[in-house]
Amino acid sequence: MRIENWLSSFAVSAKDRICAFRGIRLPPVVQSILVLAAISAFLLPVRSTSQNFVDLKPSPQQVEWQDLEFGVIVHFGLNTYTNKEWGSGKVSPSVFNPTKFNPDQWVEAAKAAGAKYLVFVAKHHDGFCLFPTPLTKYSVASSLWENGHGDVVKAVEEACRRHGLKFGIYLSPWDRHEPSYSDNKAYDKFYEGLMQELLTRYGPIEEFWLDGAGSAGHVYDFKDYLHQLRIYQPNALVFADVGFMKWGDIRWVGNEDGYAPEENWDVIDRAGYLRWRPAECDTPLHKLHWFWHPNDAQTLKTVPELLKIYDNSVGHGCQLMLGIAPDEQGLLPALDAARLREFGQALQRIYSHNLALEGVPSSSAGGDARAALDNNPDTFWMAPPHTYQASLEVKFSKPVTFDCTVTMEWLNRGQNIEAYEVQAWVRNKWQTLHRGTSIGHKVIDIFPSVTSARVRLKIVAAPHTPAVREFQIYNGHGAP
Ligand code: FUL
Repeated sequence: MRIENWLSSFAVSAKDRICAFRGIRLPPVVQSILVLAAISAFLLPVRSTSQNFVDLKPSPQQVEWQDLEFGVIVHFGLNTYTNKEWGSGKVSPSVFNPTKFNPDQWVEAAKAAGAKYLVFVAKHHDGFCLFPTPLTKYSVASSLWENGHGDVVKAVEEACRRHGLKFGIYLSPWDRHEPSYSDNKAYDKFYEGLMQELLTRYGPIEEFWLDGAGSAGHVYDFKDYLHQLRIYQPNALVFADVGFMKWGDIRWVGNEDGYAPEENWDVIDRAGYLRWRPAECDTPLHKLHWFWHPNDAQTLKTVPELLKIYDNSVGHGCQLMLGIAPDEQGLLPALDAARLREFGQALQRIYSHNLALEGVPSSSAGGDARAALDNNPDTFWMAPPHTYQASLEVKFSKPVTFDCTVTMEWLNRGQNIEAYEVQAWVRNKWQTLHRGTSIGHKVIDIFPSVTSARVRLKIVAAPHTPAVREFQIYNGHGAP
């Protein structure tokens, strides 16, 4: 039957059925409208439920990961011995021979800075594997270190577990050594083999790093890689930069400076589908250097620079991933370890004394305001249903001086606050100290020092019921 004949026969029978309905007689024009409506309803494709960003929630794994806030990524390998950032893949494994290899020292230094997880580069772009594998001779098994019987990945993993840091792995897809790299299928098999070893030998993996550098033009079977990852490590989160974004649970922030934009949403549009993809800001401790280089003290970032990075990454609702690099002995240089400790101490100094605890909390909209002002991110205040604006206030018995607030949203129900202000009661009126948009996991707002007996977080707009884990007040951000 031709489509137009089929349509007209359908129209006739639809018209008959509508008109016969309970014997009602309708005017011809109404009958025609009803018939047209019935045909369109039948012909229109079934539309999927539309998405709004407030409908999107993080997975429990993403919530847990976002709470870690700060991690380190460790680059150590043949480049450490050749003064290179990107190895050619032609350097002999025999150059790898750390004589004082001590991953506990790296982990302790990372911990002193406040890091909660460590991602280890198990294979960088040069293809050298820091773990023994039957799949290639280009690994530590061919080095002089421990007579070829050592496993750097294992030793680092064990050090992390000993010191309570979560452990993650970076396995570069781009490989400048592996002969099969030019044959996509053969290389997929090789990469998946390495992945399987790493995912099954080293306990729970917090984060798996997919770095897109150097891979332009190469087609990988990521669907299969990820299938394997989800089987062996269902709780691991995949970091993916721009090229591999489709496969990630975590997104690259888009630069290696450690800076995220102030307005930052965890929900992003991935080819027409909204997805929860929190951002990670990776940046090395030494300017532009992920690997160790001799005589490189001048590139070491200063504490004020690191604090700025922290404010612009963690303070913009993202994760900070700081790159650290052991030297050719296998030790983190003493200067680097000291800098990490000083950075951790500076964070402690600024964020250890939450003034909000000294005041009396209240909320303009009801709910338990104390839950957001108790210095405990495990409790949260939620506005009553259908309340989209509210203030959380702290009243002090005498004025306090402060220059910074930290606000955290409860993300399990999504990221809902889209406009807020931090205000202080000054000269008998509310003065706005900071006007912001998104909050997300955490925002750190810094402003000129102010003295007041009343401070409040004013939620100006929220498309969904807002929920706040913490509103904290600090002094000393501007102090040296
Ligand atoms: C980049 C790499 O090319 C760098 O060498 C480093 O590993 C960094 C973390 O990611 O894409």
